[in-house]
Amino acid sequence: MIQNTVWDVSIILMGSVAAIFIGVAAGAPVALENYGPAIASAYRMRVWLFILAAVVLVAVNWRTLGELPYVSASAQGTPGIQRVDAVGEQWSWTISPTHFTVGETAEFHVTSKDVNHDFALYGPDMRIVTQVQAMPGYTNILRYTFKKPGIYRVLCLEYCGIGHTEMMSDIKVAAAKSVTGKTP
Ligand SMILES: [Cu+2]
Repeated sequence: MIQNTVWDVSIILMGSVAAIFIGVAAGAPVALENYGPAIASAYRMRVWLFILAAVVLVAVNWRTLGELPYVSASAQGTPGIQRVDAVGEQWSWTISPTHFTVGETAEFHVTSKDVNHDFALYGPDMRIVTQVQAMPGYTNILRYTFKKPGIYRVLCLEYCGIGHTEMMSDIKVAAAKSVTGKTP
């Protein structure tokens, strides 16, 4: 797929730029003895601040990137995850299936028949919970685990013509069945 090629090329180019930058920075001598002790210690502290910032950056990305709701084509077909086809067109959504239970994870395969739309899922309180672009000729994969029972609503968030505001579709989410049979 072209996205994977673009990704590989980008990583190689970014890595090359970073390597050149590091090489130049490492080869540039800093004559600390030309400065007073205050400047010299500030310079050393700057090195530690850079290392700290790098560690924080890597740690935060490591912790949070896995929570992105967007799934690559290679990660599809996980057991226990319900595939849902969602197709936008001027001016309606075709979504199947539309009935779920709290705790169930839906994997929306989102695309468009005509122009760009935006698949936006709103919870029962009409707050947006997740969204992804609906693009002609391409399928975006978005996962969401339903947390509350009620009626979820799909709206379009990409202006797509005169009937844009009519693009509404409902998803029904039932309360989770109690495993023990007792009411919680
Ligand atoms: Cu629209």
